[in-house]
This record gives sequence, C-alpha cells and structure tokens, in this order.
Amino acid sequence: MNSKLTTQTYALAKERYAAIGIDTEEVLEQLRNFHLSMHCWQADDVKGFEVQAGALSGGIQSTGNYPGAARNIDELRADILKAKSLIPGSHRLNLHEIYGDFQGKVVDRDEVTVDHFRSWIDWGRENDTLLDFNSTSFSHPKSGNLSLANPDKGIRDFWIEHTRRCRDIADEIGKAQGDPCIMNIWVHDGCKDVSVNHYLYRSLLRDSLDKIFSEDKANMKDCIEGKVFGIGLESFTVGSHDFYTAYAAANGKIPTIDTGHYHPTESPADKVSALLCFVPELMLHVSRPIRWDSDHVTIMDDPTQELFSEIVRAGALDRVHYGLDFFDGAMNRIGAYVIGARSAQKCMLRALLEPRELISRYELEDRHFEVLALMEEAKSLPWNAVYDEFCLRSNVPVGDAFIAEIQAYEKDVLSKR
Ligand code: RNT
Ligand code: ZN
Repeated sequence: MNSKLTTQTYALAKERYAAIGIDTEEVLEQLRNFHLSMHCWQADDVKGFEVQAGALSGGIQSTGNYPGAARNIDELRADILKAKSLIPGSHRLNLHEIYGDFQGKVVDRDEVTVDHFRSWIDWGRENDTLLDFNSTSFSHPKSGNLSLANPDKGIRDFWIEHTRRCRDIADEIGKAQGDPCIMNIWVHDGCKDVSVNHYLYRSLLRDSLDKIFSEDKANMKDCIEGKVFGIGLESFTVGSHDFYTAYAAANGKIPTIDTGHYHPTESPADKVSALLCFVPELMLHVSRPIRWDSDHVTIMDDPTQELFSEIVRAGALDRVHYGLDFFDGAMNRIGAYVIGARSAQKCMLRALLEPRELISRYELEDRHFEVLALMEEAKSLPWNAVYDEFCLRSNVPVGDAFIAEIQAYEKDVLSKR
C-alpha cells in the first residue's frame, strides 16, 4: 500500500472516530506507549544456550520442525532484531535463565550469576530494548515432576537457590537499565495421576516462595504464574490459579495470566477486574490455546480482544505488563513473532478506540439497546486505517508488506542455518 493512500485513509478514519468522540491522535500516542515484552523462546523452540542442555521438559512442548531455528545467541539476537524491525513501537525482550551467555562453559542452575547476562544488558542498551526475566525449572536433570514443591529438601533447596539467583540477576538488570525488570516464576510441579499429598506440595511451594521472596529488591518485580495442567502432569498442578491468586493477594505479588492456562470456556479477560481489586499489577502471557495450552501464535481472536478491552475499560493500562508466550515450531519463527505482536497491538488499538465513555453512560442509565448497538457498530469502524498510519509513522511495513521481508530473511539468512 503506498504511503499517500495510507495517509488519506487515516484522515477519513480520524474524522469518523472524532464523530463518536475519539481522538485518534491521542490513541496513537497511547499505542506508542504500549510495550510488549517479546519472549525470546519463540526463536529456538524453548531450547536455550546451556552447554549441557537436555530435551524440553516440564509439560510444555513446541511442535513442528520448520527450518531456521536460532542455534546460538548471535542468531537469536539477529532474529529478535529482525522481528522488531517489522513491529511498530518499542518493545521489551523477555529472557529465560537458560538463555544466558554461558561462553561454552557448563554453568548449573544454582551457579548462574549476572555475569552470564552482562552481554545481554549491553545488547539491550545498544538496541534500545528493556529486558525482563524468568527463572527456568524445566529441562534439567533435577526438574522431575516437582521442583520448588519437592518433598526432597535437597532438590527443593537447589531450585530455591536457582530462583533466588534469578531475582538477583533481574535486580541487576533492572538497575542497569534504569527500569524495573519484570521477573516471572512458573514451575511445572504436578502429578500425572491421582495423588493424595496436595496440601503437602502446596505448603512446600508456599514455603519455598517465602524463602525466595525474603529479600526486597528495588529494581525488579515478582510475578507468579499458575496453570491448569501440563503434558505428563495432567491430574494435578501444585501452582494452580487459586494458589497463586491467594499468594499474590496475601503478599503483594503480581499474578501472571497466561491466556492458555485456563479451562477452555473460562475467560482470562474476566480475571482482570477481579484481580486488580486485590493485587497491585498484572503480568500477561498472551498466547492462543487450541483445546489445551498449545501455545499457538496470537491472533486477533475474541478472547484476546476481550482481554485488552477489559484492561482499557478498567483504566488499568499502566498496571499491566504485556508479555507474549507462544512457541510455534511449524512456521517461520520470525513471522510468528511479527503476527503475534502485531495482532496483540491491533487488539489493544481496537480497545483504545472503543467509545467507552458513551457506552458506559448508556449502561449506567439502563439503556441496553444503545449499549449493544454501539458495541456492534464499534467493531466495524475503520481501526485498520489507524493501525496502518501507526506503522507508517513508525517506519515499519504497512499491511501485508512484512510478508515479503520475512520471506527475504528466510531466503538470505534462515535457510542457510
Ligand atoms: C508454561 C508457561 C511458561 C512457559 C515459559 C517458557 O506453561 O506458560 O510461561 O511458557 O516459561
Ligand atoms: Zn506462560
């Protein structure tokens, strides 16, 4: 699409929105301040760079073997920069501990330090990218079915030490970048089959978290992520949604809502207003579950739209951290990032463009016909012209022009791996 057409289409859209009281220039500014935290693990199917790396475990799986996965830190960094060059706005990078710069040395999880992330801190500074962080309890000989909730004190202590170190690293990253590093803790702990020691496991997880969080840190924020089940751990999950919700509310921590971690008919969006009454902030892992936590690439589907709309309607834009979390190995992985990030942005844009003051007023006056009519009308307003303008002003490809760029990158770079 040529830029003149984009500008003209935007001018018309701007007028159309002004007629319902929405200032698209203001919305574009809000969209510029909407930062996604791009998950580094889409580029290499959650493998990481440990010299001693084993197979992916912990009940998660990346399926597909499309060629071109990043094989080392340089390739992964190049891929992230390529993806970022096709996504408007400025975005963060979310690192897992196993993506440290280990320089060919075996560094066990209870030995990791900020030194293994210094080159990432430099990379972030050079590339204008703020970093977030995750401890990694899967894909390790001591992962088993239970880590922080393991009745074996030796194993439990190993993971406590790992997670404490991760908090130290996150704090150092936050300090260096002058912006809090958001650290997520997700552990896979659970049981494959019927089991009876649920209270024991949950008490142990609570005690491990208490130990991990015993020191306050000024430059990082703690998030805790529950889920329904993992592969091979189908019957019971220690860190369920209720467990972490209660823990977060009692301890002022940030719950992570991964959109793939609920029963298929349960609405992650509906949790936003409920949780924000009791916790300071939320972290999101935006994904697309298909029948289960399958981590397909985010698209503009109803659940994603509803999630972002709920955040905007709650006036909570700056109380939420916006992470992505999908890992699809069945298509061009850079393309997957770009589709997922742009779709999340489009959902946020549509949420921002909703004539919510008017709708809210009608609702409070019990005028339900008007509410429904306006919400239906809003769906077909020319939001896409605003997104195209955002891309144009951000110097990234407008519309489907990014497809050709990804095809070229595949031909020139990915296919040679
Ligand atoms: C797993 C969780 C977790 C992981 C990442 C890799 O079900 O969603 O967030 O996807 O830590
Ligand atoms: Zn997640």
